Amino acid sequence: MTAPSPVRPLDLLALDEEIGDEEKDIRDAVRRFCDDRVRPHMATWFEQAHLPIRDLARELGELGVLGMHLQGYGCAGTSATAYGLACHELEAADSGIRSLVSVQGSLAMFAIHRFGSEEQKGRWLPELAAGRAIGCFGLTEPDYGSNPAGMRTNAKRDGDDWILNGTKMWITNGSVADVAVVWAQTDERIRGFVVPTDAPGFSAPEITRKMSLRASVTSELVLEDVRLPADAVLPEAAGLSGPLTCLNEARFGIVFGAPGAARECLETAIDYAINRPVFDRPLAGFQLTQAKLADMAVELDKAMLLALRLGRLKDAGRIRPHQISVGKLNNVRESLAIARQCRTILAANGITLEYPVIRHANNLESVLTYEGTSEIHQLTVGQALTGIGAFT
Ligand code: TGC
Ligand code: FAD
Repeated sequence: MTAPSPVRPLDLLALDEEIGDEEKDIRDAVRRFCDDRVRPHMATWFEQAHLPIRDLARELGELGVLGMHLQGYGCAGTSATAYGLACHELEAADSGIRSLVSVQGSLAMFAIHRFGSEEQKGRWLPELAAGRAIGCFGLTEPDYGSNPAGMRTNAKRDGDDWILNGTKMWITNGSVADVAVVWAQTDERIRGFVVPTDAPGFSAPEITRKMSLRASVTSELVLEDVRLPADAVLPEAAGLSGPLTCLNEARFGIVFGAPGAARECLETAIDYAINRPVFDRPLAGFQLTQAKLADMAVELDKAMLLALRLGRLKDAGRIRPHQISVGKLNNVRESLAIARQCRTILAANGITLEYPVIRHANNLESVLTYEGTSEIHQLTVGQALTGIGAFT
């Protein structure tokens, strides 16, 4: 009997049948971009902790993925599912690349698009969509990560102006950004501010020595008496629901993105196991290996089914925050487990940057933490199930 030819992990359930032609075209274009422009350099960028962000942002702008699911102002206006599939391909290359696109499109651009004035939209969105400008999103503080309601950064009125003081922490793209969306406590509620990063009193020292998301810039934002005009405030956002609405967008991208990293790891592990002899036979021919591969493929396909379900809900305008938490919790947790298990299959080779596996596993540690830790998403789902909040 001839052995059947191998099936790629995501073809196990013929998931392509769930995706429309236009969505596939977008996905395939992003995959080609990653193959040509990102993958050949990724290990070096990670090793050197250096990403050519300005060049990449312009290329990603030309590709049309920056703020691609937003309407108008130079944005492509695609479906949410198409955006998710783009995130999947970007994160298959590296979580840092997906982060760059998430923070630009889902956090900085979305905040301005959803809550900004016409003037703010016209000033920033076309530049950000084209990748000529870079944006960041400052919510987290040194002492307030999971609980942003306690933030200390404050904005006080001085005549018509606002004066901002405070420190934000762990801010993706911070040191390279042209514009920062900064959330601050005011006398009334939490408000969002559009802060040009050349404003006097603004600085963004880079956080170094990271062992995860090395191909991504992460920074502090320091605001010392930063004076902004009255129209720097996002007029349509008041209260914590403003930033949390933006987080829903970025978390949605991660639901699709994280399984991209897992897919890359699993395809690498399968290929490795087929070609690696142990005890004079291919590693892939041992039952223990096949059990690992089968379990990982099942989890990967389940993760993509979940992502596609959430994509359809979002496209229908019916997605709810706790459903996004289900996806972020499951898909990041399972993708990290897959990356670690793949590392065992590659054994010693699995710890080097010759293969993408340890890089993805290390990156996914950050993905597990940012955009709401697993515990925060467990609590969100727990609250939905019981009606009882257990955050405090
Ligand atoms: P709570 O009292 O429950 O709610 C305050 C107000 O917000 C509303 N709300 C939401 N609105 C939209 N979307 C959501 N997901 C929402 N969750 C709550 C709520 O209705 C209320 O509105 P209103 O009008 O009554 O004022 O808030 P809480 O203080 O108890 O906190 C809830 C909790 C813990 C879930 C929230 O603080 C949380 O999600 N914490 C995690 C913080 C987080 O995820 N930070 C991420 C920072 S950005 C980042 O990590 C970027 S990583 C880079 C990349 O993406 O690549
Ligand atoms: P903490 O909130 O101190 O949590 C510590 C531990 O306590 C965690 O395990 C947590 O789950 C647990 N915990 C907290 N509260 C509870 C509870 N109620 N019950 C049980 N357990 C709990 N932020 C931004 O604003 N913008 C960005 O661009 C950005 N980019 C980032 C990039 C990277 C690489 C990283 C690592 C982080 C980034 N962040 C960003 C910050 C990120 O969102 C926070 O790290 C995250 O929200 C967690 O906050 P924390 O690290 O302060 O952890």
